[in-house]
Amino acid sequence: MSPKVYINGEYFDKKDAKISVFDHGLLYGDGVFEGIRSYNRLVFKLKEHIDRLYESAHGIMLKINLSKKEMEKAVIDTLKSNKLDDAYIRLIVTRGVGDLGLDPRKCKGSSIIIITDKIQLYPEKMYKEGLSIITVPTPRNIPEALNPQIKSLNYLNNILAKIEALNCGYEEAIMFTASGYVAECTGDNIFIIKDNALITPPAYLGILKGITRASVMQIGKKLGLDVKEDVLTRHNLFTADESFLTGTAAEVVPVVSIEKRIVGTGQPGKTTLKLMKEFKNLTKTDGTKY
Ligand code: PXG
Repeated sequence: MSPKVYINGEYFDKKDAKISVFDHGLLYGDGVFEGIRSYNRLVFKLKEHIDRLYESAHGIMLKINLSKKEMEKAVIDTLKSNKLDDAYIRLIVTRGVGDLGLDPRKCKGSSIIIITDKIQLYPEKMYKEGLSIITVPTPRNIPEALNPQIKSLNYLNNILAKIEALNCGYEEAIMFTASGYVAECTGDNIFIIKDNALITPPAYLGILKGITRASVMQIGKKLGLDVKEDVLTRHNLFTADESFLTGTAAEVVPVVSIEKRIVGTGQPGKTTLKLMKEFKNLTKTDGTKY
């Protein structure tokens, strides 16, 4: 069965799931989105993702013509109709169809799109051996211009950093703030472990406040780690005992080298492995059933 895509309350076959070329999501990247995941018919942190979606929308003064409850139901109904047990869910809200000018007042109402598909898992090797990554020169967007806490359809900042990494033969990039502090990766948050401390950059620096990040911070507290949001420099990265990335798609993935500088032992760290295991357990039990 070909997957059904939800667009503004109707379901379309993948090949017929189309939106107007006048939609400001396409013309200007004027919209917001979420990437969500389900595990064995449990949607992980659905409420948190929907809350972040509405917060992103509010941040760009975009009104969503569904209540949060209705949005939750639309996601669940789409998953049910596609009979997916493990899924990747892409929830998109655009400013909607307007004219060729920037003026959002010309848009007749937001477009809501829900795509559910099979999850593309990362290779097992990445988790067993850990990732080798690189830092890149393109800084994360400055929060005063476009706050990275808004998960907007403008992902060029991240894509440019990703291209820089790919050009050097690396799959993921560490981005810094314009002031030179560690921000995050192109599609994942970053953590370091130093002694008994679990440290990740604070959201006010201009990063996406990841939902996986929040879960891992909670797990870290339960494991007795000293969990901190703190400003990190290149030096902190290079002298960390362990490092890992978090994100909906990647979950928790160890980092073993940063531009060929070995992190810790050069193997996935022992605390990282513990956090990976605890996170996996959480995804099996914590979620909205469908
Ligand atoms: N930072 C950024 C910039 C992200 O886009 C995360 C951190 C992790 O947040 P969550 O809430 O997922 O823990 C993200 C989200 C992809 C892809 O295809 C990745 C994301 C979003 C969309 C697509 O790799 N990551």
